[in-house]
Amino acid sequence: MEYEDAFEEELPWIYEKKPWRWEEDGLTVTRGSSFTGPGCHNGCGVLLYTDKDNKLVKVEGDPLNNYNEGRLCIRCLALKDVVNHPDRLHYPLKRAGARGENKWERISWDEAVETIAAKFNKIKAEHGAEAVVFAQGTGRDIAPYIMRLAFSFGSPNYVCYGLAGNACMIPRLSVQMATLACITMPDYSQYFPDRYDDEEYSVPECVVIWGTNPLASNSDGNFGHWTVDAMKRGSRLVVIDPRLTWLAAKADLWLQVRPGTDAALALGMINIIIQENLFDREFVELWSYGFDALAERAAEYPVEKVSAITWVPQEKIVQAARLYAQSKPAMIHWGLAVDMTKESVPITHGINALMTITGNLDVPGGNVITELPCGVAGYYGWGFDLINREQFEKRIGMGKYPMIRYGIPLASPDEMVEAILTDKPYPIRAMWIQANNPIACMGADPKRTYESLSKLEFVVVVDLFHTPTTVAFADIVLPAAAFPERNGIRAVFYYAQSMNQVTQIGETKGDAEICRLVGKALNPDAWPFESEEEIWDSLAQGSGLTFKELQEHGQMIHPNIYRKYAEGRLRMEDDQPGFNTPTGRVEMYSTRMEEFGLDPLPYYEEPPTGPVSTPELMGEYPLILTTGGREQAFFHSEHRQVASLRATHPLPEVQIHPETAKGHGIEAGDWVWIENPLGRCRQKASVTNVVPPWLVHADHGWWFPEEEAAEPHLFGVFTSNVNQLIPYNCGRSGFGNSYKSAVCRVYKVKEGEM
Ligand SMILES: Nc1nc2c(c(=O)[nH]1)N[C@H]1C(S)=C(S)[C@@H](COP(=O)(O)OP(=O)(O)OC[C@H]3O[C@@H](n4cnc5c(=O)[nH]c(N)nc54)[C@H](O)[C@@H]3O)O[C@H]1N2
Ligand SMILES: Nc1nc2c(c(=O)[nH]1)N[C@H]1C(S)=C(S)[C@@H](COP(=O)(O)OP(=O)(O)OC[C@H]3O[C@@H](n4cnc5c(=O)[nH]c(N)nc54)[C@H](O)[C@@H]3O)O[C@H]1N2
Ligand SMILES: [Mo]
Repeated sequence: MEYEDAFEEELPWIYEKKPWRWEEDGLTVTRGSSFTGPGCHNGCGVLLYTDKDNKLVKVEGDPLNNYNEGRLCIRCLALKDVVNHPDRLHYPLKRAGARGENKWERISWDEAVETIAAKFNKIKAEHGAEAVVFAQGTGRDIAPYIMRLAFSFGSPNYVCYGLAGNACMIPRLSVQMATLACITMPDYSQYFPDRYDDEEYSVPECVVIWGTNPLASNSDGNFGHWTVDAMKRGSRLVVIDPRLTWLAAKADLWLQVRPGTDAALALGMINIIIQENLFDREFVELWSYGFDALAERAAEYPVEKVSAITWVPQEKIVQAARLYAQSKPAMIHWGLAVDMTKESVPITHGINALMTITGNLDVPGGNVITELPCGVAGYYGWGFDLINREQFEKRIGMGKYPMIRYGIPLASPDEMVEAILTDKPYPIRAMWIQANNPIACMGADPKRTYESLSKLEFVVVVDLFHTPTTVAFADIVLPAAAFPERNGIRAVFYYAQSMNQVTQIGETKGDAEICRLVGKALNPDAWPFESEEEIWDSLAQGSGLTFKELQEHGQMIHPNIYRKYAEGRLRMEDDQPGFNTPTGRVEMYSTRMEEFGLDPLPYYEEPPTGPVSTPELMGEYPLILTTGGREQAFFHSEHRQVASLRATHPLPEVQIHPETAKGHGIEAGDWVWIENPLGRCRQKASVTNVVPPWLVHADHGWWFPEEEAAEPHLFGVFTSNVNQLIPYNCGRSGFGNSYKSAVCRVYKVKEGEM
């Protein structure tokens, strides 16, 4: 099938048949998709090289994959060191000593599954299925399986444990679901097999990089180097970031914003665009709702005021607003920082309004609306139909934060911690933790997170390695396979590809297979699959292919159709043009938020601590603290044990401006304490002017696999973990937490304190 034919016939998928396995210089080469584990959200096309013993010896980018076009980051290039690492978990383990002693006994998979099922069923009989919580970390491919496991067991409590305010992606998803009833992605031509050369595509005249550092993070399914591709093709760049990133250094405009003030910036830009008549009147009139109310709200944010709030010079705000509004098309590529302040909902809402008033929604080179990959439609929400309404309504946080109905059916992490500690509204007794390292990484206030997990009667952790979380809490540890050790399906928004097993380490199993085994033991009717492959067949069903056929076909792309709202593609019930919202339009004035008692319009609120909210703290804690900017070599708390990657960034680093360092007698390489009223941690000083004098930036997710595992040390998890300075304090919608906008002071660690 040629691509052209596929378009003409409007087939759901296009693909080019490519060989998926061959021999080369004595090695076997297998083409596939690099999804997790180890961590990554993206699924770059990879070539996996294995020797005659099926050992993974080399990984290269697949030049024929349109997603990464042969490019790879250092974590995949070092993948053989991760997969073959001597510290990998090889067998199911049962705790042999007390919790925290790090004493384990090898058990069989059968015994592990029987023990887990017996314990979960006992807790269900005593307290109800909701007393067992199913936790995952960042969005890895486990979401469908773990959701099915939770819901088929009858528990509505599926959660990203410790992620205060669900402050990663979920706020953006939920706001878009509430106001557009769909979600968007920056359009870097990824929907076209021939990419930028396709005649339907337009290169954006302007790209706004807002609170993301794509070259390090490749976040939200976007390959970071696409931004460089766009720059090479002439896109002008606006970067909104308090730090001088590589992209900021090359941008036409760099807005060095004070962390957590992005909503004010968005409103200020909206105001300028409306005042100067730079908005797309036709789009606004035909497709949006609430323009007048938005204009009135934005008028409360004149540029002088916005500059005073954000610390960005007035002229830069004006220039950015004009450049974005006058470029056709223009794209906003946003990232995590948008979610990581307490009132994150109005930031997303404001940035969405910018895309809307400029008519950049779902146009080539703008922000395209994603249609889920229909060929594997079952992938999202798999198992959602298995839980009854009454049980589902028991989801923790549902009563307090009704907006969590929009987006992914997750419980509120803030309320979950509280529920475990207080037994209110009902007791929580056990947790299934799969691909989540809450005390080292995801959890705000890790000591509180620790306290909550210590209270549980029974904990299972599924991971590739021992972590502070396995050692401190697990009763059973199950060894997870990395992606070269299992089959699977990678379905991003618009493409699907098989993941192909090439090697086997110990008795590891893939996450889907692990969920299948436990699911079958808990509720056989809901898990009729006799093998892992039957799961893949079931998920691939919508494409009309079996898993084996998908494997043969290689990468399959779901063609994009622009301006779906005009084509009647967004309203499934009536096929009318418009959006699937209560008003049928993009709601800049959100009727759903209004219904939930939230402000229906974007607004700005100061971060909970800072020069304006807590001036009394600024004497003692004069610096603004932002955290967790991504490093290529690590995925969150992962990869710390991999020598080749660790060599690039051996210890946790806090970036401090030279003047600030000098003022505190700190020199490059000194260990320093980072402290605020909630707690402190120590990291190495990196003295650099990528941060301004008023800001420090600290690494997140640090623990030391080379150090003592047993309690109380727990691989040094409380030594350098910056989340000890970050409280659980979500926004009024239940979304957002100030992981990236706190305050602190820094001072040298004294001799003898190490
Ligand atoms: N201060 C601060 N804290 C932050 C952030 C920040 O910016 N600043 N970022 C936050 C964000 S956005 C997120 S998403 C969280 C992430 O928080 P987590 O997802 O909890 O962090 P990870 O280190 O990725 O831990 C996941 C664990 O999963 C294991 N793992 C990896 N792949 C697989 C797999 O395929 N299967 C299984 N079973 N296990 C696997 C890893 O070995 C690791 O131990 O951290 C948050 N923490
Ligand atoms: N290598 C690697 N890649 C990853 C991950 C990883 O751990 N390692 N984690 C993955 C995950 S789960 C996520 S969520 C993504 C996140 O990836 P991104 O969305 O790129 O987010 P970050 O790298 O956390 O931060 C991006 C930038 O925001 C800036 N920033 C900080 N505070 C603010 C603010 O208040 N406003 C604005 N406008 N900017 C601010 C920081 O200086 C930083 O340069 O990365 C994913 N990809
Ligand atoms: Mo994340």
